[in-house]
Amino acid sequence: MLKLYYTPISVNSRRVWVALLEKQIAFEPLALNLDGDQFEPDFLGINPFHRIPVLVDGDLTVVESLAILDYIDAKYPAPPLLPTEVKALGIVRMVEMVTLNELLPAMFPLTRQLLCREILRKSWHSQSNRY
Ligand SMILES: N[C@@H](CCC(=O)N[C@@H](CS)C(=O)NCC(=O)O)C(=O)O
Repeated sequence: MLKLYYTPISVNSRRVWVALLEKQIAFEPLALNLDGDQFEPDFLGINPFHRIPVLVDGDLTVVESLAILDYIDAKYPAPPLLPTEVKALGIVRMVEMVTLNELLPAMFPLTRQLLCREILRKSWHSQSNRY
């Protein structure tokens, strides 16, 4: 069975997760906490770049979400993820790349701020419950 290393909050993981669901492919989800799990030697052996998502299919390991989508689509063609009409295909690939290379990096400062605020709030709650 396919194995998917992922983190629920990760949009990069989610695009692979959604593709697997769309194609009704069974997979084993392996959740990582990105506060250190990604630097564990076992995971670095799977992806030395310490990033999720990672798809493992037998002796093949695929990293990079768009490469994973291509692999899934080639191996399980129905239903297809990509259009065949040339213009539509060009637009889909462009949107994929712009999302990954332009929009996501631009969102990082905002998500980091929100995540830090959430972590501080949780830490404040757990400390105030102690006294
Ligand atoms: N271009 C990669 C980006 C993967 C990526 O940045 N993953 C993040 C989570 S969304 C990660 O694993 N970060 C952990 C780290 O860099 O240590 C893809 O599309 O798969």
